[in-house]
Amino acid sequence: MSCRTAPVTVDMDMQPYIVKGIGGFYYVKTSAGVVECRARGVFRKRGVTPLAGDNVRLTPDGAAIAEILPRKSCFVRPPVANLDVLFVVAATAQPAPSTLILDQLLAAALYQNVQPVLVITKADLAAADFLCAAYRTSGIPLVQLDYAAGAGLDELRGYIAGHLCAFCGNSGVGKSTLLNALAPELARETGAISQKLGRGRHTTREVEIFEVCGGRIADTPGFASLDAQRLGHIPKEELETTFPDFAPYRGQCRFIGCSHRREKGCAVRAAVEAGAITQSRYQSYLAMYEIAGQYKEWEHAPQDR
Ligand SMILES: Nc1nc2c(ncn2[C@@H]2O[C@H](COP(=O)(O)OP(=O)(O)OP(=O)(O)O)[C@@H](O)[C@H]2O)c(=O)[nH]1
Ligand SMILES: [Mg+2]
Ligand SMILES: [Zn+2]
Repeated sequence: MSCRTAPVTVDMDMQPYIVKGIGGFYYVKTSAGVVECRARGVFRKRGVTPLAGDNVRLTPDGAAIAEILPRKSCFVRPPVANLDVLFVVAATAQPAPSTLILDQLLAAALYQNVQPVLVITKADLAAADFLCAAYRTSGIPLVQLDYAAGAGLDELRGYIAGHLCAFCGNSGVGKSTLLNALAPELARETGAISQKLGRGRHTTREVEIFEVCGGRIADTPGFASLDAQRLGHIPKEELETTFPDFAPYRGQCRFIGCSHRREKGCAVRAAVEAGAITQSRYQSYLAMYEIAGQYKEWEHAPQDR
């Protein structure tokens, strides 16, 4: 999958967009600067929540959001619209990574045609080998950061330029620290890991979009655990399309509609046994397939819209 490369226009005719929403107020970036406004009641009636990243039209007095322009993507977790790139941030330790959660986030991005990039932090605390090995066959770009050596930052800047991007991941993995490394002038607040619980303290409280590195990047609040339902449902039949590592084997299984679990003559399972797809990725697929199968029809509707 390649990134779209349309340049971000920041001229007098710029399209106003929401940089942040707090307690019913929205902060909309316009060519005249950031304005604070409300959303018209009609959105609540329709069950639509304006999101950071939404392109909007304001009422003539500039006091309210009159219209939300069509979205090309929309996430509930993290709540951002119109993303081009989702940086899934994982620490080698503190907090310990869960490949299942990472795979769920990566799949949620791919399902909406958003380019996922896996970003590894804290390689100074524990070896990143385990994560690098798990994603060796994934087909998903992986960037390992090393602040002391300055490694990885230029690669991230390359993804940010001309795009709307967001950091997501557990609380404490270092999303705000990374934003500060990319743009020190932002001076984002960061928080120490709780030694007792071994996890972050939810230092970042709201999604906020910043214009840096020639693009736009959203810092988002981390989560402690991930409720898969909040990621948006991927029907089990479509799950394989969100695993780029399965793509070379599509159509090669003995049975049409093979779910790649127990069927005989499964090309995906053969690839796992041959080491061409990692066990870690395959185990995530199986777990996500089970989770997808537990959904009821009425739960399929996107939530919090
Ligand atoms: N050793 C080490 N510590 C890091 C690294 N990156 C971040 N940290 C530390 O990890 C802690 C949490 O960092 P934050 O940037 O606040 O994490 P966050 O992901 O923004 O967390 P939330 O806002 O709670 O979601 C801070 O004490 C950082 O200094 C790293 O690469 N190495
Ligand atoms: Mg933060
Ligand atoms: Zn199969």
